[in-house]
Formats: sequence, structure tokens, C-alpha cells
Amino acid sequence: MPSENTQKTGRIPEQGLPQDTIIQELEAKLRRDLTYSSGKILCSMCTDPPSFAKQVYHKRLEKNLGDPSLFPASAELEQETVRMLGSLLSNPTACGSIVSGGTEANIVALWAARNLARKERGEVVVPVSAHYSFDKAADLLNLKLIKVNLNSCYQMDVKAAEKAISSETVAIVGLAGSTGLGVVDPLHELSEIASKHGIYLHVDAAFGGFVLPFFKELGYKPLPFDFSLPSVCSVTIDPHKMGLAPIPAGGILFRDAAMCEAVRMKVPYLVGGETEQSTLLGTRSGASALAVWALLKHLGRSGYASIVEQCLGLTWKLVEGIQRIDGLDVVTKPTMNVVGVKSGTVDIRSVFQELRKRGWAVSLFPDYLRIVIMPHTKPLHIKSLLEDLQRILENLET
Ligand code: 0PR
Repeated sequence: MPSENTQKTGRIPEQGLPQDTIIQELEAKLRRDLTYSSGKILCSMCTDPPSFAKQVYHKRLEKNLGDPSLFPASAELEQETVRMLGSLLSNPTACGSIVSGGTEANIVALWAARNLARKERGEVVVPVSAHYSFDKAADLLNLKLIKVNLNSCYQMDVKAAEKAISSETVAIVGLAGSTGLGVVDPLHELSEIASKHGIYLHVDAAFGGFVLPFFKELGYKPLPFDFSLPSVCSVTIDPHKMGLAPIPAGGILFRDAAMCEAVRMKVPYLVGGETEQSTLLGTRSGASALAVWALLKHLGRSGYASIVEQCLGLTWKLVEGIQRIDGLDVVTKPTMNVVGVKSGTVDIRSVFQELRKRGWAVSLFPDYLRIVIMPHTKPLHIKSLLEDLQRILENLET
């Protein structure tokens, strides 16, 4: 078959192949990928987007937000999307962009903080639990991360954070949903420290940004994490995580235009005359921003609230089930739909391997497994996972 030859040589075929042949080959090859609908993906902060969002996305693939003068309507809708996200984060006049994901959002935030501090280098105080995108940002931006330990609740130790501040500090970072355990740092206290020392405060709510705003209406204790805290300068909030949007869709929001301007670049030669960019990418997906716009309007606050309610309800079921299995426990009571699972009796890596053999995909952190309950996870998946965990523990312990 000609397509097999091209696979071996890695060359583009001389003569184009029929679409059917290619689609057949593609489908056969993609069979090895895991699917969200199988329920086996418990390690991911992304999910299968609702078909409405996919529809909007795939119809608008040609839109390029890197050239807003060609696509002024799309650019305006991106800004409307940013304002909708701003209103979710207690600041409807927030400025910012729909970017490629949490990594780009965190890079842009530290880029702005460094420029606002008028420094070419500097230090950033982050909890040790911060996502590795901050290491990338620091490397790119000539910044040094000062990593602060956690308290007994796995939150950033506020006293240690204050001690870590120096004349070189350009920003403090707090987490609203840590990657490993979904923990929210004591952001109220961090905000006070940031204000006392006059330092930029960035909140990484890449995951929690679409969870925490619904706590109050769902009857949970609200945790302050957003622009309602006076010192918060920027927030990362990712539509392609709990916002259910198609990948790539991240969000970087600044408190006001002056902060956003710190990373603004003028592009003088495009058809619209002088245009501006405040993102890392130049050419970037308009389809992503339009899909987020459509999804926010379609699901509405109540749609998102009931998705969060479903994920949290299943999370508590999982926790109860884990605690009933001898030898397993949760690392800490979850704040949101991210659960750390540890064992006092068996090596957690063996549990990970046994789960993998049974097709389950969970994440392996140094001392625990991470399970993320996303909207694609259903009650029967949790039931079947718990049954497998029970069997695995019985076998490993004998
Ligand atoms: N901030 C936080 C708190 C994160 O957890 C992540 C990624 C990021 C920033 C970076 O976001 P992007 O990956 O969008 O740039 N959190 C997930 C993680 O590392 C990303 C992920 C998603 C990993 C799906 C695997 C997967 O299947 O676990």
C-alpha cells in the first residue's frame, strides 16, 4: 500500500492519495489513543468539548486573531469573551486575551510583572506546588523562582512567602487549584502581603477558575481567589480545562489596561495600520476564542454550576470509596475535583502500574496518585475504578 511506504520513508507521497484511503489509515492508527468516553482518562484536566463548541470551532478555523484588522468582528468577540471571563472573576472590566493555554497565560503574566517592575531580571515567589509552566516562564524571562514550602494543608506557607520577598521580587504567585491536589493557596493573606510590599500578585486559576466561582451557589464555603482581592493583578483561567472548550484555549486576564500594556507590542505594517498584540503567539486561533464565546453563552452560569456540582458530587463518592479500601487513603480532603490517593501499606507506584494494566490512566506524583474527575467521568466509571482498586490492594498486600 502506498501509504505504508510513506510511513516508512516519512516522505510526502509523489502523487496525492484518495481521501478515503487516508481517512481509513488515520482511523486505524488513532485507535491506540485513549478516549474520554471510555471513562478511563482520570489524569487529564481537559475533556471532550460539547458538540456545539466543536461545531463553532470547526466552522471558523480560518480566523486569525494575530491580524485583527482582517477579522475585526472576531477580535471584538474575543474581547467580549474576556469581559465575560472577567465577570466570572469579579472584574467585568478586566483586559486580556484568549491564549493557547495555561502555560502561555502564566508566561504572559510574569512577562507583564517583570516589565512593570522595570527590571531585566528579578525573582518570583511561587509555592513548590506551582505548575512547571512557571519554570519555563522563569527560564525564558531571565527570572529566578524562589520556591516556598507548603503548610500542613498543602497550601503555600504564607510566612515563608513573606520571608522570601526581597528587593529583587517582581511577583508573587498563588494557586487557585494546584496541579497535584487542586488546593487553593491562602490568597487573601497573599493579597495583604503583596499590598504591604507593593508587589504584583498573579493567581494561577487555570483549573479552579471555572470551579470556584460556583461554590457559593452550590452551598460550599466560597474561597476568595480572584479580582475581588485588591492586590490581584492578573489571573490565569483556562477555558480548555473546566471551561470545556476545545483545545487550545487559555485565558490571561489583567486587572486593568495599564497592566496589559506592559506586554503590548505594536505591529505597524498590517492592513489595519498600527495594530497591537499582547500575547506570545502572533498568528493565533480565532476559532478557539469564538468557541469559548459561544460556549459561555450556551451553558450560562447555571450550566457551568451544574457541571461543577456533578464533578464535585462524584469526587466525594470517590473519596468515600477510597477510604473504605484497606491500605488506601486520600492525601488531603479535596477542595475541588482533584484527588490525591496515597497508601500506607503498599508502594503507590505498584498501584499505578496495576491500574495501567487494567487500562486506567491516572497521574503518578512522587508520593501519590492524582485523579481528576472531569465532566466525562460518570458514576459507573468511579464504581468500576473502586472495584479495581479494591482487587489491586488485596493482591498487592498478599
Ligand atoms: N496551571 C495549572 C494549575 C495547571 O494545572 C496547568 C496544566 C497549567 C497551568 C498549564 O496549562 P496548559 O497545559 O494548558 O498549558 N495542568 C495539567 C497538568 O499538568 C495539564 C494537562 C492537561 C495534563 C491534560 C495532561 C492532560 O491530559 O496536569
